[in-house]
Order: sequence, then C-alpha cells, then structure tokens
Amino acid sequence: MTRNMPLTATHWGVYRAKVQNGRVTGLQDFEQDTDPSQIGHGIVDALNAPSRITAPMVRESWLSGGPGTRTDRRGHEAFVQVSWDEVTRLVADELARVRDTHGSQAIYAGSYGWASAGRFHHAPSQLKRFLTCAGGFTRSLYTYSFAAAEAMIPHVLGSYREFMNTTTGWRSVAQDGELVVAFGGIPVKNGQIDSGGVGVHIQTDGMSAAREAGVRFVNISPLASDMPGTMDAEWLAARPNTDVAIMLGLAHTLYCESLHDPDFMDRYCTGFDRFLPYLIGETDRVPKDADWAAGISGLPAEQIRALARRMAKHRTMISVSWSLTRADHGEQPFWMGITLAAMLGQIGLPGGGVTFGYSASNSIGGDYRQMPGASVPQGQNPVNRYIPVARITDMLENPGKRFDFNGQRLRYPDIRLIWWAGGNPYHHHQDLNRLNRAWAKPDTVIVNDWCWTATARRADIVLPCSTHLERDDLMMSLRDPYVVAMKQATLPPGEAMNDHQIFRRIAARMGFEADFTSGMSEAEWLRWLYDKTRQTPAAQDLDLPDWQTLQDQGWFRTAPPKDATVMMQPFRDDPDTHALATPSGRIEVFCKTVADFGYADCPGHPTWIEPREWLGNVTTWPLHLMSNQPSKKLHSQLDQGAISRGGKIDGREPVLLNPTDAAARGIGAGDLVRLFNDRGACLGVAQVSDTIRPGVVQMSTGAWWDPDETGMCRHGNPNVLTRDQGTSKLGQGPTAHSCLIEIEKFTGTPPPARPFEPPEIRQRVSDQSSA
Ligand SMILES: Nc1nc2c(c(=O)[nH]1)N[C@H]1C(S)=C(S)[C@@H](COP(=O)(O)OP(=O)(O)OC[C@H]3O[C@@H](n4cnc5c(=O)[nH]c(N)nc54)[C@H](O)[C@@H]3O)O[C@H]1N2
Ligand SMILES: Nc1nc2c(c(=O)[nH]1)N[C@H]1C(S)=C(S)[C@@H](COP(=O)(O)OP(=O)(O)OC[C@H]3O[C@@H](n4cnc5c(=O)[nH]c(N)nc54)[C@H](O)[C@@H]3O)O[C@H]1N2
Ligand SMILES: [Mo]
Repeated sequence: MTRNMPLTATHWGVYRAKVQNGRVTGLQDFEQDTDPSQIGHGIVDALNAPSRITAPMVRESWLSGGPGTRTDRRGHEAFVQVSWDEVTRLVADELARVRDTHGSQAIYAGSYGWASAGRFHHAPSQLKRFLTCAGGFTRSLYTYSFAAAEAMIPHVLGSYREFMNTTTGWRSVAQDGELVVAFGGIPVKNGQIDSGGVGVHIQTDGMSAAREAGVRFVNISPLASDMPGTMDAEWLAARPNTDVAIMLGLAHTLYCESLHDPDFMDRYCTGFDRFLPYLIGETDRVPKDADWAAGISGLPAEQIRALARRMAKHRTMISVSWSLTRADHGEQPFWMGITLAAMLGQIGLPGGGVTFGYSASNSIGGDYRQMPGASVPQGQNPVNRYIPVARITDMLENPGKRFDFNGQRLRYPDIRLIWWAGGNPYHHHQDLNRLNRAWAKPDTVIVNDWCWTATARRADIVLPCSTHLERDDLMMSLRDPYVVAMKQATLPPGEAMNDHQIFRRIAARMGFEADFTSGMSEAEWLRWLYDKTRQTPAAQDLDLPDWQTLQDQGWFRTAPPKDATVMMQPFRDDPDTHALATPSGRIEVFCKTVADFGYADCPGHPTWIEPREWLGNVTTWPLHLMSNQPSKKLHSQLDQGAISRGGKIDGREPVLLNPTDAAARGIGAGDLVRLFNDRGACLGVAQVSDTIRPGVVQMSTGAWWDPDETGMCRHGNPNVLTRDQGTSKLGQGPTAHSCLIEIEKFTGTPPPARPFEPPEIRQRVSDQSSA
C-alpha cells in the first residue's frame, strides 16, 4: 500500500501523499525516517485554503495606468484576475521595456529564498535561467544564513563551504570526543530541515550517541532550549553578541596558563604573533582576560577560566552557531572560534577542533558522502552587477551610491523592475517598514508564489505556481544521502502552473523558448539532471541506480563513508601537500589581505568590537531581541498551515521573556504584549520562563507580516524591529540578532490579526479567461 503512495520531498523531510478523489488528504512520514518532522504536514490544509493563489493577478492601478502607477498603493489595493494570455503579454512587454530603455542591470532578480526542494523545480534557478536568456539581471551574492562567514572565512581558511560541508560528524565526536562547547547551542529545532531535502533526521540520534559515549556538552546561549534537555548540558547564559569576548577570555587563560599548543600555531597557522599583543593587551592596554570577558558577557570570570582549563584537558569540539554571523560584526565569531580551536591544537583530530553550527541544519553533524547533484544550468548572465544579499533596501534607496564590500568599491544600480520567485523578502529582510518604503521605488514588481505572502500582496503582477505535491521532481541534495524520485500527487488548483511552465510561456512570447528549454520537456530535464549526476566522476563510487530503477524503487540511499569525516584532517596530516587556499597556505589568525582593506569594522585579526545594539549599551531600549528560527515551520513557509498555527496563541506569535522582566512590566503569561523600538512595533502573546536570560526576549521569525495603518504588525513578525545594517564593510551580511527593544502590556481593544486572508480580488466581466 505504502509503496503506491506518491513520494514527495521537502526541505523538512520526505513524505508519502494520501490521495483521495484527486486531492491530497494527508501525508505519511517516510518509513525510513526514525525522527520525522511534523512541519511537512502543515501543507495539507494550505493547499486549497483561501490563502492559495489560483490565477494570475495584476494590481488594479498598475493594470489601468501601466508601470510605475501608484506604487505607494502596493499592498493596499485590489488585484484584478487576468488570463494567462494577458499576463504573459504584460510581463513580456514590461520586461522588454525595462531592458530596452534602462538596460538589464535595472532588473533585480537576486530572488533570494529557500523556495522548495527538488532539483528541477527550484524557482530561483528557473527565474535566473529565464532572465539570462532575456538579457540578464542584477543578482545578489551570498545568503542570509551566514553572509559574513561566506565573505570572511575564505580569507582565514581558503574556503568556507568546503569546511562547513566536511564538518566533523557526530560519529567522530562519539568515538573520540569528550567535550562539546557550543556557542549558540545546538538547536535541534533547526536540524529538522536541510536545504534541498532531508531523507532521514539524524541530529537527535547523533547527539544522543555522543552523550551516551560520555561526551559532555556546554550550552553558551541566552536560551536554555538551544540544547536538548537530554544532553544534561551546562548552561552558560551569556549576554547575546558577546561570544567573541568570551572566546578571547578563554584564549587569554589558555595562553597565560601555558595551556595552548604553540607547535600547532607554528606549523599550521600564520600571524599568531600579530594577534597575541592584542590578546594580552599590549596594543590597547586592555588584556582580554577572563575578568574583562566577564564584564562584557555577564558570565563569572571563574567560570570562563574553569572552562578554558577543561577545554585544554579534553578532546574538545567548539561549535559556533550560524546565528552568531547574523549579528553586528558577524565576521568575528567564526574567526575567533577557529583561532581558539587552533590554540587548543585539536583542529583536524577526530572529535575535536571547530564546527560551523551543529544542527543548524540536519546535515551539519551527519555522516554522508557529498552528492555532486547537477542543477539546471543558468548560463552566463550578461550583466555583471550584484549586491551583497542583505543590502536590498540600501540599493533601492540609493541608486548610484558607492559602497564597500570585501575589498571592493561597488555601485548600486538603479532598479526599475524586481522579480522574485521562491523567496519572501517581507519575511527575511530586516526593518520591514524601511523596506516597505523603498519597495515603492521600482516601476514594477513581479512575484511567483503559490500563496498570498506579504511579498505577493505587495507585487504588481502575481504569477501563481505549484507546490512540490503538484509536480514530478528529483530530490538530490549535496549533503543528504537520499535520492528521491518525487511524484506528482495532485493537480495545481485553478490556473496555477509550475514555475518552469510560467517562464516557458513568457519565453515563447519573447522569442527564446528553445533557448530556455534547450528543447527538452520537463520529463527529459529530470532524466538529464539525474544522468548528468551519475556520470560525474565524483559520483562514481556512490553506486547510484539507473534512472528506471530509481523510478521503480522511489528512493535510494548512498552508503556512508567508511571512516568518519574529520574536518581538515588532510591538512593536519600534511599541511604542505594539503595547504589551505589562503595566501600563506595556513590558517590566517592574522590576515594581511583583510588588514590591507583598512576597515575599522573588520581589522586584520579577530577582535571584539562592541555591537551598536546590545545589553552593554542600553540607552532607550533595554531588552535584547532574539528573533531565531521557528520550530514549527521553515521561515515563513506553511505559516498558514495547521502545524504552525497550532504553535500560535489566539492567532498570534508567542514571545518568551524572563520572569524578572515580565514582573517589572506587569506582564503575565498569556498577556497580549506590544514589542517596539524606533523602527517599528508588533504584537505577541507573552510566555514567561526562566529558561531565558534576564534582559533577553525571544520571538521566532516566520509570522506573515500583517501591519495596521501605523505599520504595527498585529501577527508578530519580529523583522519590524530588527536593524537593517551590514555586519561590516567586509561581509555586509544581515544583523538581525543585534536588536534592542522594549515591551509593554497591550491595553485597549486587541486588533484582529488576519495575515492569511487573501487581498481583495476583482473579476473582470469582459475577461476571456483562457487556461
Ligand atoms: N529576524 C530575522 N530574520 C531572518 C533570520 C533571522 O534569524 N532573524 N534568518 C534569515 C535566514 S537565515 C534566511 S535563510 C531567510 C529565509 O528567508 P526566505 O528563504 O525568503 O523565506 P521562506 O519563507 O523560506 O521563503 C520562500 C518562499 O518561496 C515560496 N515557494 C515555495 N515553493 C515555491 C515554488 O515552487 N515556487 C515559487 N515561485 N515559490 C515557492 C514560499 O511560499 C515562500 O514565500 O530569512 C532570514 N531572516
Ligand atoms: N525549524 C526550522 N529549522 C531551520 C530554519 C527554520 O526556519 N525552521 N531555518 C534554517 C536556516 S535557513 C538556517 S540559516 C539555520 C539557522 O540556524 P541558526 O543560525 O542556528 O538559527 P537561530 O535559530 O537563529 O539561532 C540559534 C540560536 O542561537 C542563539 N543566539 C542568537 N544570537 C546569539 C548570540 O549572540 N550568542 C549566542 N551564544 N547565542 C545566540 C539563539 O538563542 C538561537 O536560538 O536554521 C535552519 N533550520
Ligand atoms: Mo538561512
């Protein structure tokens, strides 16, 4: 029976669809998965909910007045339902107009976002291939996840992705590790997902095995829940954003008590001599000792000293959470984490060293061989303009302005058209009220999505697409051992169609359909992607079955590597043969390239730089907001579904605060509260617990933005409060985790939150609708 249920794959797991009368009535967890995620079930009632977009839509005054008409009305006016023929013509004409009058760099299609799993129907890839055929576009560089590290770590280790993807896994930690010190914890809530798809969830089992083998855990985080209770971890509830100071305090103790490994520093690193004067205070008369670190972090100095001694005595793994990069000066924590691990001399040893974010996603800590999955070729974009991904508002506000980025001086283009497919900037970006003002600048905004997100509502043209349940696809993710033949379980509702079909129609209208499709049908593309992967030299020992066998079996699992992966083991074994791709071939504790950029906000060695907003600099806003990843959804995806809604209280987001902070404000559990600062405000429902450090407030991301006339979000989207400022001139990454706010009990009549109601839609009586 099970075998006949269509398989589907998502970023949060593999499921089988129960189909009755052509409709999906439920999902069944993948029989291989011993720890399946509930997140995926949220799609069932969302598929045909009122929030589903079932036909092409055009904003009313754009349709009557053309591009640029009443752009301030985006999000405030009705849409008109049009036919595919009409919308195809409108989009093709507008794209050609912008390209021919302003140049293709005036089209912004960074289109950042997680879209859906599946190799072929990856919306941003489809969009970029399409726009490359049309003449090009301005793109974005790096991710919201860890942009600061993507820019910084190649200077230090020669590559970031290579080492993140070869993380020392739980197998090695269980075998040889003794202590895991986790900055930002090891949040298993985040291990539910992985970009491109998850076959089997491994985090809880992996960590438990390490714990059972005797490994001890330390959770350095403002939230106790960043570590599972079963780990019996020691919880060091430090002030947010002070991890670099704590690491410096640890490093200082190691150095002054001769607990560090000078041989490792000599053989595998460069520039310790340039860092040391800073560490011991010769350069600025401030020794970065444990007392100094205690003053900044709020942890007792003795605790820091004791931890340093413990780390030196044991095989220690330092895990540095990705979240630490999404804060002011987010370049520093990974750099300092690497430096601290180097001082311990355990990098490249089994169970020791440093990791970038255990359980930030399912694969970080996993035991797998990388899958060299082919992707839809995007061609050579004729426009060579880009922005660091999180600088979008800045770009829209300041066409022509010059800015610094990783040693370069770049200039913002003048954007006339924005096209988004597979992302939700009104979820992911900081300071949403500011974004919303800048969003009125372009003449035209086009959005492909399957549901009425805050971004889709603020488009001029909305192109309704399908979901993963409504198309065949292939799950083949770099860091997951499973390959899945995804099968269409139901038809898209109404006139919705998949992104590929949408672009294909417009390409046909513009005369480049054959370029866009390469003359292949969707089925031929899937087969091409799979066969190409199988033929890659790196796939030769993965034993991937042939296409037909995969289709018949539904899924395939590649065997784990014989030996546990240990990050940088080859480099440790032979640093000359396996020299790093840095100028020195070594770990750059001091980095001349970075020093020569001359950035005050990112000097040549790891440095504690005070964030602009943190608990050590409280003037007006006394509480530090942690807007971390949500446990019941991926970002904003499926917020409208039953699983995510089940985590809300009276239809609003919960907000966690410490009993001291709650009492000082007369707030009790279950109270409706208002979170605010000078950037914006939102409502939430208070939860009170001493599992959060005093002075810190936590509200997860993902609630669909539902602003009232003043911009206050009635639903609980924390990005109305966060600051939109780059990490530094080097990385220009997002800094959501550096944010101060105030909170108060909401008095008055609670305004209803209606984030999932569709906008007003007008049918045209005269419309000759065609399917
Ligand atoms: N305050 C704060 N903000 C943050 C963060 C934080 O920690 N704090 N984290 C940041 C991080 S790390 C990230 S990665 C971003 C995530 O930000 P995003 O990746 O933009 O968020 P998603 O909600 O995953 O957006 C994906 C969109 O794609 C749509 N979609 C799904 N499938 C398809 C499809 O097949 N076709 C099309 N066309 N669309 C589809 C979904 O409906 C959804 O609207 O958020 C960032 N924002
Ligand atoms: N369920 C679920 N899983 C997800 C996602 C999701 O949306 N939902 N998103 C995925 C994506 S795109 C990404 S990039 C990863 C992100 O993975 P992470 O970066 O790990 O995500 P966060 O949940 O923002 O942060 C983890 C914890 O870090 C702590 N933290 C924040 N700032 C600080 C700090 O300054 N110091 C210390 N010591 N701790 C701090 C917070 O308490 C938070 O709970 O998660 C992925 N996994
Ligand atoms: Mo992310």
